[in-house]
Amino acid sequence: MKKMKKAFITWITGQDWSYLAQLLLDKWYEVHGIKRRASSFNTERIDYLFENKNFNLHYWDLTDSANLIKLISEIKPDEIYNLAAQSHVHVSFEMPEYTANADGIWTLRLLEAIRIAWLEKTTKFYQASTSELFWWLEYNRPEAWYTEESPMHPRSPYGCAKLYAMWITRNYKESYDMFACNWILFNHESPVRWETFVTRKITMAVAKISLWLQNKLLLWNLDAKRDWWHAKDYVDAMWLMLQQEKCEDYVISTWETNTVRDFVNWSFEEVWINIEWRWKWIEEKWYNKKTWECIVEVDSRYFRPAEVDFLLWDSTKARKELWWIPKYSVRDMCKEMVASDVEKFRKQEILKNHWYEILEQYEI
Ligand code: NAP
Ligand code: G4F
Repeated sequence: MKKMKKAFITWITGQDWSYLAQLLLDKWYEVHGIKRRASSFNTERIDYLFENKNFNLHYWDLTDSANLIKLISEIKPDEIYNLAAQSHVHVSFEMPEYTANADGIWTLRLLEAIRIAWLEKTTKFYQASTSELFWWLEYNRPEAWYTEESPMHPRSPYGCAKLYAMWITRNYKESYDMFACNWILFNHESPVRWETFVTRKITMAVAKISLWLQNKLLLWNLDAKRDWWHAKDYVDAMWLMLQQEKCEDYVISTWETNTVRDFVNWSFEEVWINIEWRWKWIEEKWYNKKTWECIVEVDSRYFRPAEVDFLLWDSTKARKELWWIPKYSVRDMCKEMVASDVEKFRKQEILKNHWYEILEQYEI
């Protein structure tokens, strides 16, 4: 009988994990995920997986080496997907030291644990790297595509920490002949994206505004451009990358870039709210064309001291070598995210009203 493969994925509560875990379980893997202890429940994305006997949960924090070595030595995984990180760029300016530890040094701890467990020749290692490593210095090239040859110039403590993680992964590959690769990821989103990233913040606010549950959406840089796409397409590519004979770094992207402003427009279109933007003094404000209420405003609290304002990648290498084809367009993704949030808040409201009716009925 064919031996079941073991996959070890760092963290289980994040966006990508929920999709990757399902993909690996469907491919008949024994899946091991980690979670740090929290005093409130945060596993709603993956609660349905607990019934699957091939799914195993371990407690552990990224900063805890001893427990990591114990787990890797005991499990002896065939594939390790290192997805855990303090992944919020804005937050990294407020918590730079923690970010360096969790996103940079943490990768070194994991690579060392593989060596200490004598698994460097058998375990394949995947590092979630990021497009936040790149920035065009010459401002006259803002519309140019990035390629694998583009200059690396991180613009945040998050980017700096991930740069270290990328190079230490390359160093372990070269020094110890390990299968250790970097996947340079562009912004990928979904209905289970955390609420503080811009796309989900927008779709949640638009859903609530359409249901009269929120008045206004507050944002900062509306002109930032991102190469967004669906997280489901991404995890297919992650798995493919570790199945290759040759260990290579790859970039995956949509070949399309859009502004935050575009994403706001598309989202309102999904709920049939027509908007118009106007300048008021030096501030830009967006109005609902039916009620003339202001529904989008710029708020300096979301300002970043330095910003990657443009992202677009040429992913020819990955498409040729991995034969990977995305299934979603950015508009499909936006549609799915808005529909999912409208559905979520509508259900919550129905439930709330239902409880009010019961309480009134029994005069509680
Ligand atoms: P995410 O939703 O923010 O999830 C990050 C996870 O890491 C969270 O579940 C978090 O756990 C966990 N974590 C953070 N600090 C930890 C610690 N000290 N100990 C244990 N767990 C800890 O991330 P994502 O969007 O799915 O991204 C996955 C990976 O790809 C990340 O490495 C990210 O940097 C990288 N990436 C993402 C994108 C993107 O657009 N999504 C693009 C480029 C690169 P809690 O739930 O307990 O906080
Ligand atoms: O959604 P964001 O916070 O994502 P960001 O900074 O691009 O980072 C994400 O993608 C990276 C890959 O490129 C990952 F490495 C990283 O882990 C993360 O997943 O912001 C997108 C853009 C930025 O330019 C930001 O300044 O939207 C702009 N923005 C404007 N208003 C806002 C807001 N971002 C957030 N989070 N909140 C706002 O109110």
